[in-house]
Amino acid sequence: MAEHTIATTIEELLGPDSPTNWGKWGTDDEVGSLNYLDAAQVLRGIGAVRSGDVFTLQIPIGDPDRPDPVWPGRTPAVRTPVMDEGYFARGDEPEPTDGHHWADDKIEMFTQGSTQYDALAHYWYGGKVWNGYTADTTIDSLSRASVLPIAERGVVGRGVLIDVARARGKDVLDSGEQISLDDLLAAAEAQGTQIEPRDVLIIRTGWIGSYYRGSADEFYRDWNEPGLVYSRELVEWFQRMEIPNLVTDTIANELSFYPGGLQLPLHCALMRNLGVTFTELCKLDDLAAACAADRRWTFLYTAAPLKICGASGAPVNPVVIR
Ligand code: UVW
Repeated sequence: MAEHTIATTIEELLGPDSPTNWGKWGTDDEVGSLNYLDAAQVLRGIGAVRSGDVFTLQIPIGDPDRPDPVWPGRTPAVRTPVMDEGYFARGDEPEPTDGHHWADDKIEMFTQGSTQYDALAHYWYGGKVWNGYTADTTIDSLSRASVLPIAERGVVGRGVLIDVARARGKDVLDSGEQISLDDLLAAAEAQGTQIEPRDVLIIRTGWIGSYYRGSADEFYRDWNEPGLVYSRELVEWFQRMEIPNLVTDTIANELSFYPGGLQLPLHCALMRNLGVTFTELCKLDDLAAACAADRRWTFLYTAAPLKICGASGAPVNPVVIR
């Protein structure tokens, strides 16, 4: 942690020569490292399917038993019924002559308020977003690198789950618990799993699962999400391994806060600089239990966020097929 005990800005932490993939896929690219997921990678993912078991990774939206977990400052989704049998029973809606009734809802939510893909231009520093687009392209609507191109493309490849919580003999990592590159590789080795180039990398901390077991107050107390911690080696590893997509069961995919006031530097080093797409807030406990049961940690990963024009992120329900 020596590097970030002193740095107080992202620029200072990452340095002037932080690895980038800007320009690698052309000056107008908006999907970054998803370019690695070509047809060969789709077939490699399909080749990892053995049993046909299906897992959906989205947390529920609008769970009546507890508010959706969100980054502090965001508010949970609110679903409002705008038509149902009650409207007819109260006489608030005239009876159609053909006898049909119906139900309709609307929903108000943060586009990053559930399981979601971040747009590549969701987070930046130094006045530039992914691929060098200027930060003013984010004003009112993301005119470059919004979530839409990711949604149009879809994400299909071989997924690999690294269960760091299980490797540490825990149900859930502690608030602020760190995962270094060495920790990640050690957990993979303990599982007997080889992370291969271009794998969709899925890391389990147990964090979101714990939200549904305990109380919301407990969850937000001393809140500092556990996760990957910045190091130059980690960023170089992501670049060398051509990782297209990082998926976790935390709200923001990395350790939240650093000494010195830094927040989410991997959003900058991986998403902004390398174009690694982030899938956040995934429910991984059932998938991890199945993987542990037959010691098979690779599978087909598929996902497509909603096509929301100009948005900084969009909800998604990734589907894994083992
Ligand atoms: C923040 O931007 C704070 O988090 P996320 O990437 O989860 O949207």
